[in-house]
Amino acid sequence: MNLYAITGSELLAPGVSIVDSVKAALRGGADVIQLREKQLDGKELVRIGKEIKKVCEDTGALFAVNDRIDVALLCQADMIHLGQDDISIDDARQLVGSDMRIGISTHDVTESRLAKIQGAHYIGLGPVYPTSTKKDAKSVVPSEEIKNIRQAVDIPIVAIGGITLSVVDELIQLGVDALAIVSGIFATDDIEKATQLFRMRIDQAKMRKEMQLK
Ligand code: 3NM
Repeated sequence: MNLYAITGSELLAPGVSIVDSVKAALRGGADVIQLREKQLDGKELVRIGKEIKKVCEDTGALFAVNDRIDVALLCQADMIHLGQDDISIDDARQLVGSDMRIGISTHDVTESRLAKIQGAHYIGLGPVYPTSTKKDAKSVVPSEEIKNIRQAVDIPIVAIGGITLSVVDELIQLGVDALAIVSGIFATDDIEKATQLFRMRIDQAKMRKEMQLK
């Protein structure tokens, strides 16, 4: 996982569909797509989710569904993403079986440790910067805490919240594995290009980090 694009249809230019926006993000190099459309009903989510699953499969990207285990199962998603207030990872595992990966939002070391112990495949850590995309986002996770979480867990850390090109290098240096982005990708005029720029920055930052470690 490197670049985790989360759908945001309310941010799209007029006339651009969710599936078209996802296709553009995939062309730009997103390797995970999460369907997160809180305003859509279940039927619409399943319809769109099945289409996204297909385009992800065609490009080798992973498909994640936010919150809705029922939708994830019906669309044969690769991953389900849970919040701290959703059902437990244990209970989710019983519903989704052994194949589907489970990710969970965390905010600090304690939640991140617990996520790892409970069998989460990755944590979505945020917000790492202020964001207006999620109205009920918590306070910003300080850089020190990100470092502590990196020390505390060995599962992938996906940073989220207010991520722009200018903070990519810093986040990778702090030990984050992947970046999850909504507005930086989907609120732009050229989704493919915006995604490509993020992907290039991430790849470069990871390469730089590798070199330092050697
Ligand atoms: N979850 P943008 S922040 C969906 O902190 C979401 O858990 C967050 O959108 C969290 O890239 C967020 O536009 C929104 O800031 C991220």
